[in-house]
Amino acid sequence: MPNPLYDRLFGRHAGRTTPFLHLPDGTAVSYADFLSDAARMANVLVQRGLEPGDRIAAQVEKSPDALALYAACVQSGIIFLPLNTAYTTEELAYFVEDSGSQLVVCDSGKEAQLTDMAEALGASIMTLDANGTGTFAEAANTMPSTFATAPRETNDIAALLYTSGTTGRSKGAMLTQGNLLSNAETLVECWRFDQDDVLLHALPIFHTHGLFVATNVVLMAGGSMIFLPKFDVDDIIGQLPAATSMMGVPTFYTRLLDHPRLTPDLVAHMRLFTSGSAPLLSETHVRFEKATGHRILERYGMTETNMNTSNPYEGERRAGTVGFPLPGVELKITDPETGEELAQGQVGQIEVRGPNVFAGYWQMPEKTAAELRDNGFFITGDLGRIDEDGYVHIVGRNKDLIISGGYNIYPKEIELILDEQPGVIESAVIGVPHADFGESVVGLIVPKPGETPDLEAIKSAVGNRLARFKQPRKLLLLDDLPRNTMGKVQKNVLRDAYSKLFMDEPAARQDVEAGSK
Ligand code: MCA
Ligand code: AMP
Repeated sequence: MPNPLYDRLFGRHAGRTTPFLHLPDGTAVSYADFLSDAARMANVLVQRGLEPGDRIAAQVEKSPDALALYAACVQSGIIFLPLNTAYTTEELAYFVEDSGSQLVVCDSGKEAQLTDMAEALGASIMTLDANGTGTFAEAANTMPSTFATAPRETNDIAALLYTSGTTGRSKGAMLTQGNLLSNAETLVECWRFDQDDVLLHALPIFHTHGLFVATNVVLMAGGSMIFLPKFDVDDIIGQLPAATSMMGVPTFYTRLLDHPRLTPDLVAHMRLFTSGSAPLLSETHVRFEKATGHRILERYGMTETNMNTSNPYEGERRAGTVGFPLPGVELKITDPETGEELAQGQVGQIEVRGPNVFAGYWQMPEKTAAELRDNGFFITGDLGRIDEDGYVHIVGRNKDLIISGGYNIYPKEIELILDEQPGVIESAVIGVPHADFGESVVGLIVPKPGETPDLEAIKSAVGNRLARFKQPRKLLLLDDLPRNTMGKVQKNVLRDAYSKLFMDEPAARQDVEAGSK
């Protein structure tokens, strides 16, 4: 019985003894060993009573085993819900509850803090550590290395990826086997991946970019990956000579550009550098070409849609654009008010339709209906235009969203917490330019009359509840927030006012500071 995603990405590599993952210690994991590990894990899942269509939530450090857990879910038909390792227990509780996950897999170090939450929500908990230990790994070690692949169809859900919303409530994007397969097939073709490719993989594997774009493309092509636990610029420089390609967020490229060992010789053999998840400044594109001779290939995607557009492999990779719609993907620019398609060259909202577009938000039919039209077009919330040569330009966002180092941060989620703090009437959270992360988070707080909120206390209250990357890097007090005649906070005015806040400081690692009123 078929399981299209498993068969195409994993099953066809059965018995291959060539490397799939090259690890930093110089060892490698072959395709055959990886598939055996995945099958053992699939046996554990089934033995625990999980069935096709059930959900598991995984908050685990990046490792070959963490990736094998994804393969195990695909093979057993269980819906995989990967979670950012930076999420707090409070953030995790929402995902486990909303998804109805029956099993939480986490690192041993987090077990104590997550057990009560998981049990209260009716989920069991197992551990999987990056070094191959933990209760899940131990259970897998006792299992057979083969598994009867669960039959699935292309419109069955393979993964649930949570994406925050403008209301502050995250939504689980249901990605089907067909969504993932079609995008992987298209990208292999467009970016010319084959089994000789060695992809330098330093992205996290709990998001679309690292999991579906990078990993699925390599699996579909039958190539291999240099699988690094995280982005460390010295490690990247050290590994580049062994790679043929790298996928990254813009921060990867700005950090590489600051490295003295980035030279044309170091990367002369490289075939492809791609960038996405956040806007790549034209300046970075140009500087990278000057420093290396390579033109970065920028592409555009979303959690809900996988990849939508790409600059060409052959042909001009135009700086400041995200290229053309991928084969099979329709993209149009519409009037945000009427939904009517706009003439070429005009700026409007970007809508996309194709086999890559998700099946809707998990148990949120109203939100699905608001963003996914009956005719199949998904309203991305990005603003763009198509130039006279057909290149798509992203010019802004029709959604209140900050992208910091490739991570999406929804201001509403932070404002809700700031507004609850003692002495605070209201707040506005904005993203301002930041040399390292592209944008960084600033929280503007309006105190109650006669009160002076304790910014250090607020900082730690936020710190207990939100992942570090979402926490404002600066908190400032303001007398009031600028509003338009409708009473809406004018975030553009605030963004302009604070646009230079981080520009005169060294990149990254700025701490929260109390501003002056
Ligand atoms: C880490 N920190 C961050 C971020 N990452 N703060 C804001 N934004 C971030 N992205 C925090 C750390 O907790 C640390 O806090 C401090 O910032 C500095 O850490 P540093 O060591 O410099 O960070 P890092 O570990 O080197 O990480 C930076 C990074 C990483 C390499 C850019 O964030 C990363 O790998 N980003 C990729 C995200 C990604 O894959 N996005 C794809 C989403 P402290 O102050 O405590 O030291 S998928 C997507 O968007 C769509 C579908 C698409 O199109 O791809
Ligand atoms: P997410 O759904 O969290 O993965 O984030 C998707 C969002 O990232 C998109 O809606 C865009 O706003 C942004 N994005 C992704 N790729 C690019 C890009 N190449 N240029 C500009 N924005 C991008």
